[in-house]
Amino acid sequence: MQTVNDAEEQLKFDQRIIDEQKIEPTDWMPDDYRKNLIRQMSQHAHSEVIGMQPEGNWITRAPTLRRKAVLLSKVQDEGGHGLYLYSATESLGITRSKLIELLQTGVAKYASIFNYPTLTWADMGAIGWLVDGAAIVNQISLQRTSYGPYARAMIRICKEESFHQRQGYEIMTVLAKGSVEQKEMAQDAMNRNWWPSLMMFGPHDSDSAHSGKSMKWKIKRQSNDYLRQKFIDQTVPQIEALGLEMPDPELKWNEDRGHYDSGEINWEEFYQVINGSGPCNYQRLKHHKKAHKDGEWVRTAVRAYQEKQTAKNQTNVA
Ligand code: FAQ
Repeated sequence: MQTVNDAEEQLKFDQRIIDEQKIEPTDWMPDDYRKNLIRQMSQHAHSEVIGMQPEGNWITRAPTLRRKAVLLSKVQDEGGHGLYLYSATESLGITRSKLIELLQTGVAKYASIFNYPTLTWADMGAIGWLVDGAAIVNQISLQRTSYGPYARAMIRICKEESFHQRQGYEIMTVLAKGSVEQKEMAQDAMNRNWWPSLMMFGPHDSDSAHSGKSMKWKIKRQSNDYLRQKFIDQTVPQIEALGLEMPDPELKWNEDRGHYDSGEINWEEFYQVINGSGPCNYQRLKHHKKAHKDGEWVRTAVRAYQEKQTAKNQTNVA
């Protein structure tokens, strides 16, 4: 039941959202706002961490030392993004171990794109270019999200994603201008990653369960379809510059709309993947569970160190 105090706090909260002021961890916030943020931010963190796996598979097989160093650094960056986002989510009053439990039991989702396999080196180009490219379009918008710690994490993350996008495009450029086999490999990787990249923006606005509230609270600043269109419009000229065939025959400039038209996403596939039945869902979670278990000794050591430091500080105070 809402008390008089809650009603007053609600009014103040609503006004702060209207005034574009950030909501900070110690501020009063409606329960649904908190829950919705925990849901979206934790799924974002999980996506960054699970997203290390498809590219991590290629670190040992990168074609040159330079490519290996760049890929290693990119994959580490994604892990770092996950850590900022977990910390920002914890500021809402939920523990990291609970968030991991929700991921590992299949309650919390992560971006569907990471449930597809990376079959050739060209996937490293296509992921950097298309997946990081799609992530940036979404995350630039989230830099203005209403929750302070999330908005600030996004500013730093976007800078790094921008480098990731460029290194992916550079891999694609080299392959597309290389031998016939290399060009075919680039085309195939783009074709396979195109539709899953469009799926990253979520269902159509009319089918998006959370958009109404998230837009009202300015957690989301632009809709799923708006951002997807923006990504398509900026990416088609890049495909032309690479000299590759369009991955969707319906991609055509529409003079009246001032945007590219495109074919329809296979939504049946999207729902299958987000509900756990994509090509690599089982493998991704299995690997996460093993890595988490293998890292238990690190968490135990950190806890022991923290306890020792606390005891030492208490002795010093006494
Ligand atoms: N995959 O009502 P909506 C990256 C779920 S970071 C899986 O529209 P919302 C960096 C959605 O969670 C990529 N699930 O939901 C990188 C909800 O399910 P729920 C991650 C999806 O939240 C690059 C249900 O469908 N980025 O790539 C997907 O308003 C390379 C209904 O959907 C973010 O997370 C999907 N594609 O809008 C790392 C950005 N789409 O929770 C490594 C932040 C929808 O009720 C390598 N997130 N669902 O069980 C967002 O902007 C939003 O959460 C959306 C979805 C736009 C993803």
